[in-house]
Formats: sequence, C-alpha cells, structure tokens
Amino acid sequence: MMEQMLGRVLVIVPTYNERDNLPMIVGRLRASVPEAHLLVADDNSPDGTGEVADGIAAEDDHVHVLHRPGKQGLGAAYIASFRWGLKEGYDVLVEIDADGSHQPEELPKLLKRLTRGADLTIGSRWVPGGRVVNWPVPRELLSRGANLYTRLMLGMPVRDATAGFRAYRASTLEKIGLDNVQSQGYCFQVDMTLRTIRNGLRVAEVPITFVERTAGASKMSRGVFVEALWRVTVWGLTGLPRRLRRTR
Ligand SMILES: Nc1nc2c(ncn2[C@@H]2O[C@H](COP(=O)(O)OP(=O)(O)OP(=O)(O)O)[C@@H](O)[C@H]2O)c(=O)[nH]1
Ligand SMILES: [Mg+2]
Repeated sequence: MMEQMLGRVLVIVPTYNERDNLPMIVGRLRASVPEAHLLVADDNSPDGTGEVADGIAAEDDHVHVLHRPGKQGLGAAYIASFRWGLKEGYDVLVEIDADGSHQPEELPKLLKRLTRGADLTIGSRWVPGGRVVNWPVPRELLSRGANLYTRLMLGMPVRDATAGFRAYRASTLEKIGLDNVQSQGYCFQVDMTLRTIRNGLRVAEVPITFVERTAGASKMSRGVFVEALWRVTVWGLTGLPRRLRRTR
C-alpha cells in the first residue's frame, strides 16, 4: 500500500570491506521492504565484499551491484548510485549503512513519513525518541556537538544533519542537482541537507535507534571529521549575509 503511494524504491548500500555484514543487512532489508530494490555500491573492497554482493545478486533479481574502481569516499559512491537510480527510473532513493547501525526494520517508518508530506526524511538520533546503543560517551558528545555546531552555523532546523539513514524523493535529487557535490563522509550528509532546504524542500526527522557496528572496521577518520568542520564553517560564514538579510 505504502509502496504503491511512493512508487519504486531503491535502497543504496555503500560498502567498503563489509564482507561479514553485507549478507545480514541484505537479508534484513529484503524482509523489511520486500518490494524495494537494492543497489550495493562497492569501492573494490580488498576483502572481497564485491564478490559477495555479486553472489547475492545472482540469486535475487531485486539486488543490483555497482562496482567502482577504488575507494573514493562515501559521497562519491552515493552520487554515482543516485545517478544510476534516477536513470533507472526509481521514485525514492534510500541511504543506509551496511554495518547494521541503521536498522532495516525502521525503514518503513522513514518511507511512511515521506508519504505524509516530506521531500527528504532523516532517521534521527537526536530528536525525542531517538537513541544510540553501544556508543562511548566521547563519541556521543562528538556527534551531538557536531550537530549543534552545524545547526548554529547553518541556521538549519535539523537535529541530526550528519545522519546517514535517509529517504529522498527522486524529485528532490533532481531539483537540487548532483553536479558540484564535492563533500564526502559526514559532510556529504550535511551538504545534501543544506541543498534540500535551500531549494525550499521539506525535511522531516523520524526518531531511530542507532546501533554501533559489531563486525568489521570503521572507516571514520580524522580527515573525514576535519573536512566536515572546515566546510561547515565556510558555508556558515559565506551564508551569513543571506541569513542576516532574512532576519532583518
Ligand atoms: N562505497 C564506499 N562505501 C564506504 C566508503 N567509506 C565508508 N563506506 C561505507 O559507508 C558506511 C558507513 O561507514 P562506517 O565506517 O560505518 O562509518 P561510521 O558509521 O561513521 O563509523 P562506525 O561508527 O565506526 O561504524 C558503511 O557501510 C561503509 O562500508 C567508501 O569510500 N566507499
Ligand atoms: Mg558505521
């Protein structure tokens, strides 16, 4: 019913060395949103995740694989996947991590919110009802602090702009345009949120329970964090005249 209202849904799963997690996440997605198609976007993982994905796709016509030549960052993997999905005519494009942090069982909630008048829905840790399981206090403080800084610098009414569990309408991606998106990592998520809002589109946050990965290694690095910090600062400062004009 809900999927009839939304049209065709593509769930994009970016992977880099997620061999132990991929079969689990694909199985849970197929159970939770049976009509949706999946696209695994693998950056030629040295651990053979790409071959694992090919094996799954060979057995299941709802699963597709986009092989990329090497590790080029999360943003680049998503941009290439969005282009693939738009060309194939999907109506909704979903982002979800492969490591189990985002629970496929919560995806219907995000999709449902899209049908109730949103152009982008974000699975949010930092709205009432949102939770994080198994995070040490410093990690939580870092995420909360980064989101507070982002909100203040950019003047966006979004509590979890760095979140990577999202559902976009195809029309949203078409309107904001995918050319000139340079950001990677967390910054990619902030960048896309800002572009959505600046195009006058509606962003809705839905509370989720985020579960820290139990298998495989993190790809979060100091570089990813520093990129987000300096880009948000630059956007904040260059956007300041516009915000001042608006409040006057
Ligand atoms: N294709 C592709 N996927 C990536 C790249 N970097 C990260 N990923 C995937 O993006 C998702 C998020 O990366 P994580 O390493 O879990 O980052 P994180 O959630 O901030 O870090 P943890 O909390 O430690 O898990 C995972 O599914 C990764 O496999 C990349 O360069 N290319
Ligand atoms: Mg993760």
